[in-house]
Amino acid sequence: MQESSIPEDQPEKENIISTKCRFLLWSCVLTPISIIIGTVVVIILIRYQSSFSSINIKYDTVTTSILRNILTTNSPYIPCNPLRFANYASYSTGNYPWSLSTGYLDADSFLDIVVVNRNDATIRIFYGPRNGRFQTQKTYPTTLGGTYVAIRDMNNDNKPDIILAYSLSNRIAILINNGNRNFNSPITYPVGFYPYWIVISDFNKNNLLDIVVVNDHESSVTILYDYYNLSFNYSATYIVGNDVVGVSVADFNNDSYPDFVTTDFSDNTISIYMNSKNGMFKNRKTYFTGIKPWGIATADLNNDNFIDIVNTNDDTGTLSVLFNDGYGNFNRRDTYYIGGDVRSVALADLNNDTFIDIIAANYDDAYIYIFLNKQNGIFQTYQRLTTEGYPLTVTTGDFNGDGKIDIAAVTYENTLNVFLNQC
Ligand SMILES: *[C@@H]1O[C@H](CO)[C@@H](O)[C@H](O)[C@H]1NC(C)=O
Ligand SMILES: *[C@@H]1O[C@H](CO)[C@@H](O)[C@H](O)[C@H]1NC(C)=O
Ligand SMILES: *[C@@H]1O[C@H](CO)[C@@H](O)[C@H](O)[C@H]1NC(C)=O
Ligand SMILES: *[C@@H]1O[C@H](CO)[C@@H](O)[C@H](O)[C@H]1NC(C)=O
Ligand SMILES: [Ca+2]
Ligand SMILES: [Ca+2]
Ligand SMILES: [Ca+2]
Repeated sequence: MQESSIPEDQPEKENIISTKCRFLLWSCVLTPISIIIGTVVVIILIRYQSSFSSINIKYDTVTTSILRNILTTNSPYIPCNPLRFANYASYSTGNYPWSLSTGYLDADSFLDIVVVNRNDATIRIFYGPRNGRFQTQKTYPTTLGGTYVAIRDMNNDNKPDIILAYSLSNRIAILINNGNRNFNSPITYPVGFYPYWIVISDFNKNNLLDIVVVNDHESSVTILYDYYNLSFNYSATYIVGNDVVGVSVADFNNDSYPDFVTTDFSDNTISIYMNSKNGMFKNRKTYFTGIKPWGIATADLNNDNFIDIVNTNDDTGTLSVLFNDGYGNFNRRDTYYIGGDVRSVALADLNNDTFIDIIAANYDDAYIYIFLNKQNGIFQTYQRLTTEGYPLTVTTGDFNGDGKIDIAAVTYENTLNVFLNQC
C-alpha cells in the first residue's frame, strides 16, 4: 500500500502541470474563440428573432395542447371523423387561376363558382347544376393580372355582382350582373399600388356597401365607401405592414361595427384596426404570427361568440390560430404545422357539429389539409385531400345542395378541383 504511494507522486505532478496547461490553453485560445462564437450566435438571434420566437411558440403550443388534453377528461364525440370526400372533379380554368369565389349568380338555387385567371385577362364562371357537376361554363373578358375575385350584390337589385382586384393597373373592377348570365363590362376604380385582395362590408353602417382593398406594394389598405349609382362617395387609406397580402373583416370587439385584420407578409405580423363607429379607423395593433403570413380568415372557433383569427404562414408552413379574449385582444396563439408553402385558408363546419374546421392549401404539394375542431378551438391532426396539382386558393360551399359543405380549389395545372362532402 505504502509502496504504491511513491510511484504515484510523479504522475500526480504531471497531472497538475497538464491541468495548468489546459487552463492556459482554455483562457488564451478557447475563451476568445467562444467569445467570437457567442457574438455570432447573439447576432443571429437578433437578426432572426422572429423565427426563434415562432419555434418557441410551437413548443408552447405543444405543451399547452397536452395540458388541455389532460385537463379535458371526457373527449367529445367528433362526427364524420375521418372525413369522407369524393375524389376531385376537374374542370379547366384559364391560364394561372389565382382566386375563386362562390355565389348565386344566375336565377337557380345552385351555387356557382367564379375563377379569376391571372395570366389571360379573363374570369370563368362555373354555373352550378343540381348534382354539383359544373358542365356549364362561361368566360368573360377582364384585364391581365387579376388576383382576387369577390361576389356581392353591390347595387342592391338581388343579383350578385363580381368584384375583382386588378393588381397590374392599380384598380378594382365591378361587373354588374344583368341577369341571364350576362354581366356589364367592368367599371374600374383607382386604389393603391398593386391591389391584391378585397373584402366587401358596410363599415359606416349606412346600408351602402364599402370595399376594403389591400395595396400589396405600399403597405396600406384603401377603403372605398358608400357605393351608390355605380360610384363610391369617398375613400380613405390606412397604413398596415410591409407587403400586406390578405384582409379579413369581422366585428372583433362586439360593438356591432365591422373591424379588419391584415397579413403583413414581410413583417411576420397581422395588423388589426377597430372601427371608430363611423367607418373610420385610427389605431393599428399588431401581433406576431409565423414567418411570411399570407392567407387569413376569421370565425368563432371555440363557440364563445367572439371572432377568432386563422392565418397561414408561407415560410414556416404553419397555421396560426389567434383567440379573441372578448375585447378584441389576441394574446393566445396556437400553431399547427403542415410544411411547404401554406397560403390559402378557409373556415367552415365540414362535419356539421357547429364547430368551425380549418381547410388550408399547400402550394408546395398536391394536398388540401383539413383540421377538424375538437369542439373547443383546438384542432385534430390534419386529414388530407389529394388535388390535381399545387392548390393556390381554396374555398367552401354546398355545391350539390345536400346540406354538406363541399370544397373547391384552383390548381397550378390550370384547373378547378371540386370535392363533394360524403360524410
Ligand atoms: C347617377 O349618376 C349619373 C351619372 O353620374 C347622374 O347623371 C345621375 O344624376 C345620378 N343619379 C342619382 C340618383 O344620383
Ligand atoms: C357623400 O358624402 C358626403 C360627406 O362626405 C355626404 O354629405 C353625402 O350625403 C354623401 N352622399 C351619399 C349619396 O351618401
Ligand atoms: C355582444 O353584444 C351584444 C349586444 O350588445 C350582446 O347582446 C351580447 O351578449 C354580446 N356578446 C358577447 C359574447 O358578449
Ligand atoms: C346538420 O345538423 C343539424 C342539426 O343537428 C341537422 O338538422 C341537419 O340535418 C344536419 N345536416 C346534415 C347535412 O347532416
Ligand atoms: Ca357604407
Ligand atoms: Ca367592432
Ligand atoms: Ca366542425
